[in-house]
Amino acid sequence: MSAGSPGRKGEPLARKIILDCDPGHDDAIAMMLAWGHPDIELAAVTTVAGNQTLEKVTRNALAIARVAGITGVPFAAGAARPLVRPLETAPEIHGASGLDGPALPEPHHELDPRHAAQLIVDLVLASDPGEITIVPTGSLTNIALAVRTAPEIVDRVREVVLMGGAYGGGNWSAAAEFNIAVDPEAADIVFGAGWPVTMVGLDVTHRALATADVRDRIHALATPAARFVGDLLGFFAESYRSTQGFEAPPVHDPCAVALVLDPTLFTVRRAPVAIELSGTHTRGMTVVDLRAPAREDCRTSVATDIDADRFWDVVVDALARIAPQSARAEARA
Ligand code: PIR
Ligand code: CA
Repeated sequence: MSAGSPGRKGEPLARKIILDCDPGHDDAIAMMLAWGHPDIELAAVTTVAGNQTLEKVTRNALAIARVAGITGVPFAAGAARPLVRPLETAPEIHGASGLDGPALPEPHHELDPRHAAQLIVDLVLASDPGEITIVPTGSLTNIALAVRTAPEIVDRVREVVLMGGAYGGGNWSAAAEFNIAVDPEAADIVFGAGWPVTMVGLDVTHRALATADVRDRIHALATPAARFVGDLLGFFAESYRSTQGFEAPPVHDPCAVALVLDPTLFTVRRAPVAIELSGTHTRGMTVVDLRAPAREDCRTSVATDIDADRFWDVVVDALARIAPQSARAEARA
């Protein structure tokens, strides 16, 4: 890697993550946060159908890789549909491409030939116990398939820190958040696997708003990556305003990456989480039991608060580190 490029690979304190995503405006920013922040080593990016079809979100992931100058990281496509239910997508939020707003460059990065679930299994089994953290920011189909393919990964993964769910009301239905609602059966497998799972849900992500001030700070970076994020946030702000009445758009997925790199940005509480698989009005709901302190052996936790100001400092700082030189060379190529 060139001097000044992000990642400081091999640094012992950097946490190694696999980002499993469905880009997606906020997934794109999660990927850039993971790439740009020195305390995260991006071990792989895997894609899953959700915000758009698998074909579209995979193409988007590769376009983001080009904009951010991501090299030396395997990208693999995974499940084209949920385990049981038909696929639902969210074009009213993310547009027809899944990443409407900026011009999307033609991808340069080659896809790994493996299925995402197989790449996850291979990487986890080749790693030391506790080395890899899985960060899902889409529906949990690939992660559930990986668990079923090789259950021995469960004891080897450090933890799963996912964006999804909500205990205070959904966004896809009154009760359910999109990522869980798209594939509740997969979520049931992942939450119940026995590894530590931290749910970063709408309860906190709806406080991570890209305000005018945040957008000004990103604009001021004036790099190609920051301009791309600025265009993403322009589209995302408008779709959140027109469809959900938000004054500023919540930027969900980078919250999960941020929790991995600095847990002090969040308040996290251990609590049992059950996935509603068959409710009349509640299918895909994350039923979080906050009645009393959880038992010591409870392996699931939920984020209950976020320091949004410091979160944005971290995101803006990571975007600033995405090497403008190499991105400009890319843009000229
Ligand atoms: C966001 C998403 C889907 C639908 C809406 N309405 C808003 C995507 C985001 O990418 C995020 O991962 C999660 N799903 C938030 O529900
Ligand atoms: Ca997502």
